[in-house]
Amino acid sequence: MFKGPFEESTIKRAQEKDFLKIHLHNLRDFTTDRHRTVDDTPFGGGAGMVMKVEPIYKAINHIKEEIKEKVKVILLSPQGKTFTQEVAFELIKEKNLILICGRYEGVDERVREHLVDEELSIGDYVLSGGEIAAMVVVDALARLIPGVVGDERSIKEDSFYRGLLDYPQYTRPAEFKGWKVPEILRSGNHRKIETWRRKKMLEKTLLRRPDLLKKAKLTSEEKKWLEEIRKKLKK
Ligand code: 4FV
Repeated sequence: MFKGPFEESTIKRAQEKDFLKIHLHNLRDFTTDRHRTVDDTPFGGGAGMVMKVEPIYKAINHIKEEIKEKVKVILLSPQGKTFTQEVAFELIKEKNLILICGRYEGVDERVREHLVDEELSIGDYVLSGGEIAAMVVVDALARLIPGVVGDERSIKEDSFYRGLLDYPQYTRPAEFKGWKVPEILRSGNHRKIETWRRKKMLEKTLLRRPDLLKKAKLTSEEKKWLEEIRKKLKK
């Protein structure tokens, strides 16, 4: 499953420029039975299968022996802390990460209890496996490695960089089917453009994600603008 995402675009470039090393480990390689069994029926009955603790234990130890450096072990699962840009900014400080991708009904609880440092969820829905969640985490982290994204400014101008939603973006043509690009953006007055963009970030965040405003660090000027926007929108 990783072939596509890890051999294209940002993640591919990050590896080519040696900003990032990705190693894939097949849990079946850490089994001893001839059926290379990684799952079994749940104790106490119930539907589905559970991933066995031994192959995961052996895989983690094998990796730790290989890299002989501090490594943070992360399990991707719906029970984890929600992965956000804030979490990404924390994780990018780690030198080494092990991402465990569950399958079936999930992993044996002893993996969580004894082998995992942090549990992350990419959202409140159930995937068929943790692989896609791991790809999401790798992509979000790769972009934060200095030098991976062409223009660092784009990181600083990302949604959520300041905990707010992004401002509207436009590009040529200046008019399409009578749909015009806001004049201000073609004024060349960068101070006014910056102000327009920050107000738009506040307005869009207020309308779509007011929960983010509670956490966002706003300047006194932005707080004043937000009050004006609330009055304007009677919010
Ligand atoms: C998931 C999520 C997720 C649960 C059972 C894999 C699946 C299956 N992982 N964020 N949401 N995992 O749905 O990270 O094993």
